[in-house]
Amino acid sequence: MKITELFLAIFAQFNFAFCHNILRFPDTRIAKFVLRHTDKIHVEQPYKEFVIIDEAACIDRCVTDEANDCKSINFYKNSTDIESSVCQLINKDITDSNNYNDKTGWRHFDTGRSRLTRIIINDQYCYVPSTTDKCDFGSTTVELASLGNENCNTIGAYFDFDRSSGIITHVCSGKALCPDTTSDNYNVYLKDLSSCSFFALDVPITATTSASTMERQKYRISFRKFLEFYKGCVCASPRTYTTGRKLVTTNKDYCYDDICKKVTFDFEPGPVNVQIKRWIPSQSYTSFENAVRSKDTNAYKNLDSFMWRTATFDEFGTVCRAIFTAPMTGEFTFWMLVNEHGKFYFGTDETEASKIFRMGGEFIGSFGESEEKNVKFTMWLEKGKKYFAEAVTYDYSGDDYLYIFMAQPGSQSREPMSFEYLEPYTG
Ligand SMILES: [Ca+2]
Repeated sequence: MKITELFLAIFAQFNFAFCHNILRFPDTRIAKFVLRHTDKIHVEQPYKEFVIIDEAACIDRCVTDEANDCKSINFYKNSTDIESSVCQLINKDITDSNNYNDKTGWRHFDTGRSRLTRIIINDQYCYVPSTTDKCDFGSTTVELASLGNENCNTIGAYFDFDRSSGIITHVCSGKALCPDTTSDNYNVYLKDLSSCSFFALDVPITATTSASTMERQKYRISFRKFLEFYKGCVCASPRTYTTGRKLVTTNKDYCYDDICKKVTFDFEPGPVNVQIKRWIPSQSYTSFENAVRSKDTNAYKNLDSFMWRTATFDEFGTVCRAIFTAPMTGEFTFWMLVNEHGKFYFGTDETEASKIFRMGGEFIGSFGESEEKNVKFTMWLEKGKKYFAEAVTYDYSGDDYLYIFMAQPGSQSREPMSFEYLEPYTG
């Protein structure tokens, strides 16, 4: 997907505005545009069109057009007369609508699905670096400040939360949020990504990689609203509401404290709709699906991906749904890891009616095991086409997890079936 990336950091005098992935502060504007489609334009009509020479200048005009909330652009390069190339500005993007129309010769750029955000607690506090200068490049801890305070309303409070990879980077210092250790009650520091010893998510996943060792050293938004990391989460310590409390790693038993649970972000909830069904007594693999589907839903939650890890409840089921857009054409491979039982359905199009059972299993904790147990399938998908995806799970006790991974055509790399390729199912 990331064919071209253009980084812009433009300095000028404007009032603060925050719009998806464009930060517009009085002295700073930050945006990162990616080429989303070639020979397509966004379905939304542009609010402005004009002749301009190059794409970078077109993007610049979008970033500076705060008054119209510009979010994405279409660009037509006139190869016979470059001075007649056309720029279109749009105040919608992929987060508003993931639909495009064919238009030969045009390219569509946007800033991607929303991920720039503050980390807000209980609508009262945000996390900022502990240093006086919130954009200090020195390694520092992160602490709570009052949401009404200036510190929560400047660029120093903003983080780039890559909701696919699970890495959180502080926007103005460029440092990643990195725990000192994965043990309970240790500080989370701002460090260079390269000097952070965690973030094992991208270690190659092989047939012998076990779910007990993989994929936990990343940040994810749990459906119980805490910020997952390793076997627990990260949270203020001591777990009380006071400015100056440091961000620390927390044992999962403490993740359910009020302060740890009340994390919110500036971006919209994740695309995966999760129906939580609690208090379902012990089920076998053959009985669980009917028990889960027929049980009343206790709560609807949202996740960024078909994935959760931290021990959540006991005796509960989930039905997780989203629409997947294939990022390329070819044969995709999907795998499921689950505790304790899970089934995965995938459609031939974006309707629920097209869904077909694809894979399922019980206590699938590694890929080697999963391949033997038939929790893997392959399917030819078309670039840009949308497909209905649904996972049904059941957990009786102890640990519980769900991972749906995929490998794109021609790739050996297994990646989460996540955020960047998903949008809510609204059918
Ligand atoms: Ca379990």
